[in-house]
Amino acid sequence: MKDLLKAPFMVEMIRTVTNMYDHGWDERNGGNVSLMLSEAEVREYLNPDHPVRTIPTGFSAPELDGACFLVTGTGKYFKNVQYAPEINLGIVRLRDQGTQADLLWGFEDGGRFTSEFPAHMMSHVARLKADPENRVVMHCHPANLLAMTYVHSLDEREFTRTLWQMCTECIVVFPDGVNVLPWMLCGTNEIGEATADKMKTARLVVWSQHGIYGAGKDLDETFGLIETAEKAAEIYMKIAHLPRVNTITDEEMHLLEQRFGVRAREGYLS
Ligand code: 2HA
Ligand code: ZN
Repeated sequence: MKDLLKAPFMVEMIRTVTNMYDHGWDERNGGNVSLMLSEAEVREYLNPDHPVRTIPTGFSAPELDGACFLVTGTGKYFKNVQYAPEINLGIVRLRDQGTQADLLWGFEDGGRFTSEFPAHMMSHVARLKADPENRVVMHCHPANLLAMTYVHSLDEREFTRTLWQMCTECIVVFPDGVNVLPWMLCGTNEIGEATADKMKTARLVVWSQHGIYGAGKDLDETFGLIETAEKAAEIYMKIAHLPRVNTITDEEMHLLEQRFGVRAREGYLS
């Protein structure tokens, strides 16, 4: 068996959550990340047929039966992951219609996966239907996106258009836009179902007055997606109180679509 702590997916996960913490997106125990692993990938490092213990998930997700995930732990601080990955991270394999998770490695202090596990797993199901290459769901609390939900309309088209107007590259990075949930109680199956429903049409879902969810094919891409939206929100928060004398027009957005071969969300540009 190879050394799990040297596995490329482990190294990348530790780097990513450390970077998220360094960006100020994950104070205290804020944020959570799940990365889908193939069973073949897992078998290089551990025997998935000998689980450490089994944790009930509290929901059902038959589509994910047998799927393995590297996931952050509940109550754990991203700040600490690099120093004790075996406590702050875990690898699980779902079974029994996704109602049970076999812990294959990690959470060595008796811990369990993130309280947002329902939102993560349901979002994986939704994104895999839209894009079979999707492997990552990421949640965090970036300050400017959060701030924006206090002062900007939560209408998804309006919210998306504002972000697109803040940096030229936004429409290229997230042409599907940003979906928005109103404030909801976190850590529940209800917010999980609502997030997954929003994930059907966009890879970014804002949780008003809380944070954001992103999904993508790998950790780098998903981090970059949130990073780009957060940068746009930062520009917005710098200018929202000032008279706007220039903007990126819809005509210019159409030029970006052509130049970069992307299609903006239907009906979002005039
Ligand atoms: O505690 O971010 O949404 C981690 C969270 C909950
Ligand atoms: Zn959160």
